[in-house]
Amino acid sequence: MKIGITCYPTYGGSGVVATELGIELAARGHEVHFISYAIPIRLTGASERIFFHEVEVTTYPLFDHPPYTLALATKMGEVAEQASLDLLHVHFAIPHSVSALLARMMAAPRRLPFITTLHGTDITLVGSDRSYLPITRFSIEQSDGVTAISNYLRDRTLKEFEIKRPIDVIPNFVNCDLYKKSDDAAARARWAPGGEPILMHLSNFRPVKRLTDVVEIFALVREKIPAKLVLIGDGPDRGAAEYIVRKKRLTKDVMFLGKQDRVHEKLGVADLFLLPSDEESFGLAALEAMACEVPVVATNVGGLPEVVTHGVDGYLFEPRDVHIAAKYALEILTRPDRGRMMGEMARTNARRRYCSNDIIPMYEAYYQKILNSAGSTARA
Ligand code: GMT
Repeated sequence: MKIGITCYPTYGGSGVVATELGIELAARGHEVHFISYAIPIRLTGASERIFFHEVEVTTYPLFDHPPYTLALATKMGEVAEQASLDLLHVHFAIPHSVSALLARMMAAPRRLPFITTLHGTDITLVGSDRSYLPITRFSIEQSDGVTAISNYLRDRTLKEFEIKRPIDVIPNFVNCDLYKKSDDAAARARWAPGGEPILMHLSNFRPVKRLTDVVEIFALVREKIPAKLVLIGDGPDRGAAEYIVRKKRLTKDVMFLGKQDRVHEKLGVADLFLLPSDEESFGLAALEAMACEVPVVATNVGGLPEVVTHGVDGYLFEPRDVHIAAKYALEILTRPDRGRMMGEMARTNARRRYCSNDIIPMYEAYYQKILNSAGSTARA
């Protein structure tokens, strides 16, 4: 098939999923065209079946806000025609599904079906804002296919947006061959020269991720045992977190790595992954850690209970209860046998439920279903 994929190219789960999906599809023989304003961050390495089309947004003094949605729709239409795309697959509804809807209308009478994959904040935060809700609902209803990355997100979308059409769940996935336990002794020695256990967090440091709680939890752990905290990512809450680190005199124990690629190599070194978000429709970073045999301490919110099984491959706690989170972290870190067992269970569960080898064929089947119902024939 020839598939056009649109996503946010910046640091964020939906862009990561879209990019990994494109890479996996290309590896399975499909032709993938990324259409966005910049190359997606994880789109590294070359494949002759992967193409990137940059959306350029022309500005003009009259435009306080350059109309990206329109430029994107135009580019989608152009690429669809030039590359004979079978379909468009957009990740994150706002504004990508609106652009795809316009592109489909402009392409008529040629059929250009589009699929919208809902990821989380497009529904839970941004989409339910009154200014975005009607257009988001409209573009979801107009999509030829709609998928959500967890049961939680599907149910919440159907309820809050009062959507009558079906939404299929195709969960997020991880490449289990790439994401696995690492024996990178150099990284371990660099981050924890005294052999201390390593706690890790990876996100875009937005307020919803509660980065400051990560530091608070670590501080409580550090009161009891020597330990190190490695923070991967960047974003608005970095300054607040750095302030707490300094105030609590933890600068020697906390490392801010900034945005990183090849995160599989870093995650596999950790002993524990922290994800104390206020809201999380899935929690891709938790799954990636689990595949690397790292047990997870995360909040009992949104789709996280679908990923992490409390007491088996990690622990779940109520948002902002840093004391109970620290207690769970210590439970794992002070009993290495327990930590190891939970880590093994984490990988087993990640492989069993969310391995890319099983999930990518679900997308392929879904594309075929949409193409069949849209009356087109896919080129194999
Ligand atoms: O806030 C983020 O983490 C970014 C956001 C996105 O769409 O870029 O992530 C959402 O999509 C991820 C990939 O499907 C999910 O794993 C995250 O749980 C989800 N984030 C939230 O729901 C807060």
